[in-house]
Amino acid sequence: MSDAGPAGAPARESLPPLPPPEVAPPGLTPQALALDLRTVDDAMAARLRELCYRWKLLVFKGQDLTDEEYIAFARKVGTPEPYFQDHYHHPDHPEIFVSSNVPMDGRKVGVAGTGRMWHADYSFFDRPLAFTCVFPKILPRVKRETYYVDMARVYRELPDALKKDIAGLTAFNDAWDYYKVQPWDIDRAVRELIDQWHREAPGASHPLVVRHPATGEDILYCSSGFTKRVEGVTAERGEALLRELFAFAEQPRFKHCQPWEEGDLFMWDNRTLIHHASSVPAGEQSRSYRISLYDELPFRAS
Ligand code: 7UC
Ligand code: FE
Repeated sequence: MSDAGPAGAPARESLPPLPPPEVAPPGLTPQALALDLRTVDDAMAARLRELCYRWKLLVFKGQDLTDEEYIAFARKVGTPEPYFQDHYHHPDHPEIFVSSNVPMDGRKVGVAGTGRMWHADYSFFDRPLAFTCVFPKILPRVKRETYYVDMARVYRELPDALKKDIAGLTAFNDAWDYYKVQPWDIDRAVRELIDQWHREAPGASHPLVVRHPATGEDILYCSSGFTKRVEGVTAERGEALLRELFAFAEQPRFKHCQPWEEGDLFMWDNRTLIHHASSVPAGEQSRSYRISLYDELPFRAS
């Protein structure tokens, strides 16, 4: 007998099987899962983590969760990390990062226009996040989507000469360029804003090739949004390398476009995927709730 959850949720057996560990995962293959996230227990959460490491992007369909239920699900899967800048927080739930251009009870809540560059969340900190969950709450009437690139696949397909060029190198990541100016910044010098940002988020060095602690895959670890310079080479050499890496990674054949539908909740492996938000056309409303998670693994195996 299968154990159907509340609201006729499909049985847990409806989860797709994991590929055998010796089979290289096929890359970014979004899995649409009809699973009521209110029913997720510890064993199911462990399976979801494993699925997400292997398949990179999970799309949970038909979710109708309260904020509390969303947070409860997130806590089963990992350890929510409140965003380092409080003005992104949901007023009642600091673990929810609000991307929104729609006021709540007449007040500005969260930040509009987030994530419109290729990046991995928190890659400008020493410990980038393991998973990102996004739950759209208000969908624009026109198309809204997120773009992804599987950087493990990119690394696999990187020309050997370029692989050799970047072996052993590290790069510095910083997100200052994407600070969204807030109402309270009026009359403050840009210098002051920059200094404050760097006190809170000084930036981080990571190897250009990172080994995933769960799958053992090697990942090209950089993004045109946040990776600023290669260390240990001349500035000219570093700029040339980054230009080549970004041009290679951002080829259309690597880009997966994930549309948003009512009731979707997305969860992805933030070590392996870089992502990019689509822009909201003028006059359209959009609000989504992100919860960022750590797992129990180190950021990288090597
Ligand atoms: O406003 C944004 O686009 C947020 C970005 C600078 N950071 C997201 C993150 O978690 O790395
Ligand atoms: Fe992001």
